[in-house]
Amino acid sequence: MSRPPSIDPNCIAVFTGAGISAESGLKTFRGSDGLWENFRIEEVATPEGWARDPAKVLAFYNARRRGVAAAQPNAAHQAIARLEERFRVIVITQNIDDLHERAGSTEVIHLHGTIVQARSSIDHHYRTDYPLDGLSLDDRCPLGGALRPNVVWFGEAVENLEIAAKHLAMAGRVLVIGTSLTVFPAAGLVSAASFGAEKTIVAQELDHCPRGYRFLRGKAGEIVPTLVRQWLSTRSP
Ligand code: BJW
Repeated sequence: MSRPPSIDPNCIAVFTGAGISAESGLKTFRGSDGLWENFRIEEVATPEGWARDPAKVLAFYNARRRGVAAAQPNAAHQAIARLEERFRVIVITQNIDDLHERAGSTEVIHLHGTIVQARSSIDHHYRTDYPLDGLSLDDRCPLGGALRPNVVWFGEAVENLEIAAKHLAMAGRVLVIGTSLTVFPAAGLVSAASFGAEKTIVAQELDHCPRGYRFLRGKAGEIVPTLVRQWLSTRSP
């Protein structure tokens, strides 16, 4: 019989959503002035929307690509990167921006893809840089398929789920930041964390706090650096 994996007190899994990048100037999705207040999900974030009006979808993501390029990592991204001075840190993010990588985190797993890459709409394996001046309908892969953002739309398979669940299960500490936990299967990952792990969630608003987590309400850029300072200066759990 296989034994459940034991937890590693020197490993921290950080699971992030749009809220961590809000203080870098990138909009979240839900809530007042969120992206979904101003754009219809089915028009810009589904394969059906892409099939119906690819120009509209590209306009939406070209603007997001420019926004990400102009944004800088904030105090929360930087604090998470600093944790690597003492811990193994696995960042599992639903975000399509590259602010964790630019802050210096070295192990970053993207569940919903990344806007810094484009991919072919007919050859899933063909990936290339997403140009800063945007994609046009004339941009094609070598097989002739239109290029689209390398992101996961509703109805498409989420990436890296198994490996993300494995890391969450073995981490001694799990820190969830800035996600409404409403989009599945990613949101379900919080329950992959071990019963024995120290589990914390930081968000401005949260409808439902998952079992076993302590909820710290507030801005990631204020709460996360304080938490990180504590963890860097105290013994492992
Ligand atoms: C702050 C803050 C500050 C603000 N400091 N905090 C059950 C099981 C499985 C699937 C489903 C299911 N039920 C329904 C589904 C289907 C669907 C789904 O979940 N729908 C729900 C809406 C109900 N899921 C899917 O379709 C997924 N695929 C799938 O299921 O595939 C099946 C399949 C299998 C095999 C083959 C084929 C198919 C795919 C989901 C893709 C989601 N994509 C998006 C867009 C990505 C590209 C882009 O960016 O445009 O991902 S949607 C959007 O939501 C984006 C995000 O990653 C995701 C989550 O949002 P997030 O990060 O939580 O943001 P918000 O705005 O919701 O919350 C922000 C939080 O931050 C709030 O709490 C704020 O308070 C807080 N905050 N400022 C700290 N400064």
